[in-house]
Amino acid sequence: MSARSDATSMAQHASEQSFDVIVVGAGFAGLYQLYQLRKKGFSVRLLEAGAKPGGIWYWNCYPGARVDTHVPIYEYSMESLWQEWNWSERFPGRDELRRYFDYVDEKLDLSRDIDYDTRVTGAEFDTQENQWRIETESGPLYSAQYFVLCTGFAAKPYIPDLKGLKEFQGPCHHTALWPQEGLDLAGKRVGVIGTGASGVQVIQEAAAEAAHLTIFQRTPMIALPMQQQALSPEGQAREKLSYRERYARRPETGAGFDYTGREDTALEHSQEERDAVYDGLWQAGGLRFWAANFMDIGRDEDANLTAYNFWKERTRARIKDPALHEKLAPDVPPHPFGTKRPSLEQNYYEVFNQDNVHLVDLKDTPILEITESGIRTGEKHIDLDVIVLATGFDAVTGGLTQIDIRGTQGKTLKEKWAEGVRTHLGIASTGFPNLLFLYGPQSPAGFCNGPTCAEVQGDWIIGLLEHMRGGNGRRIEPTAKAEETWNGIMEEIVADTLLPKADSWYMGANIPGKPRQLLNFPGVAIYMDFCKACADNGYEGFSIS
Ligand code: NA7
Repeated sequence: MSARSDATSMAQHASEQSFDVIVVGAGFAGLYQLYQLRKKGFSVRLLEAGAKPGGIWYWNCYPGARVDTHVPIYEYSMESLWQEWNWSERFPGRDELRRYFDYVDEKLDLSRDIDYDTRVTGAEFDTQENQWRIETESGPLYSAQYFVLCTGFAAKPYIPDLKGLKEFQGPCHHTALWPQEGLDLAGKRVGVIGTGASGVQVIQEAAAEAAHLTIFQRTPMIALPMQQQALSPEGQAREKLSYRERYARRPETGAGFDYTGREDTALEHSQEERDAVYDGLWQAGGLRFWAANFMDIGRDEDANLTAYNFWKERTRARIKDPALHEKLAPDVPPHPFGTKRPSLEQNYYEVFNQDNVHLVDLKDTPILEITESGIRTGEKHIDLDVIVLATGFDAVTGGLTQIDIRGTQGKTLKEKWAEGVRTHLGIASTGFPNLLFLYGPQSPAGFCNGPTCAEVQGDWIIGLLEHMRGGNGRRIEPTAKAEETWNGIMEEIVADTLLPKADSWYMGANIPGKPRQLLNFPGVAIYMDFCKACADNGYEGFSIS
């Protein structure tokens, strides 16, 4: 934001809509903030760039988009909501998730306080009035005492700088910017760049429809079997008897699920015992092989290799062409298992047995350029009708730094974090008073089930706002010392893991030039202990005035 003359400033103030709290983002976290803060008597407005609620589930409408956390863990724990809602599948697809958000919206009467199609572009803190002044792309201005950003971990798509990308004449879309009206892949020659979670999902759909599918893989995905199941209303009625306990357990676990990692180690067992455990987790499906596995898999390379080798054998057995074994499930792991987010798959490896599917290993034959009619690699030109960019996100920080947020030290948040993120508890940053972020950097975010974090971290933020309203001050921000302490804790944690060994978005390493650091706190239960201790000690580490 540029400095404004007094006259302009007064005119703008007059046209501003003013609230106690402006929340940004209508995903799980933002909707929860709106509902709970409104119930507690705060005046709240939620600003959302999309046309409907759902957050990532509004934007992610590419073929095959599906959540990889099982229900009912992937939903709100409010009984008034779950009692009347049933799912059709254990891992629901995007359309059903969208219907869930519409249901929540209607039940909680949320949309009356949401401005859709309203992308926040900038915000500046007014130190005289202790107010944030907020600008939007479409024009309306807002002001609020508190500015709560619930932009999620995947709000800024990453499109690599590929030579000639603009030359391609056919449809070319990033998965998160897929046309809302859909795009028919039937009978087309489709190229998918990227084999992360989104790529794996698109590939499974496209392989069934496309005349020819070319998969451009830089790093093989260590994908786990989803073990999808159809769910019946009767079965869910029985299951609902245990929902309360399961929801109560979520924040007591590592990743906010209804299960957590084992307390024994892989290396204390014989191979036979270990494999029996691995087989059980494999059959149970979902992310269990990752998040409910032996405690040393994330820390010890020998232990990690035992899990990787189990995965490799099971996976190779599904791929007919031996030449593809080394490409898709190599002998030497591309990175320690679990240091990049495993994707869930249903028939991903069988896809490579189809005649209409071809894998390009970019390590052997890199993309030289995109042309008007396809992609030229070091080997040949591949003619394509559609290009899918499943190339991920400027994850965790991008959603925040793409907004021009100016604090009290003359810097934007992007400038402040240019050399690395600094926060207290992953919730606030020095020099940005009354700015709070949920599911943000240095909080559990990408390591935690979204709805769990939305509720437990969300409740903590609501508690902080109530504390402030209770006559304790009008302005709050972390001390520089608290930020350094929190950063030190993050560094200590990451040093005890294998996470730095992968170029993952967890480490900020998927974006050229982004500082390499652990962006998420692993372990929601431990994280909430830190938050609780902070609040119990009068919001220790924050300066309140
Ligand atoms: P991811 O997991 O970041 O995957 C992005 C993929 O794109 C990954 O395979 C990358 O390869 C690939 N990529 C990125 N840049 C390039 C270039 N320049 N050339 C070729 N390939 C490239 O994003 P997703 O959207 O799949 O998933 C994000 C999260 O959503 C996921 O973790 C779940 O939590 C849900 P790389 O591995 O970097 O070699």
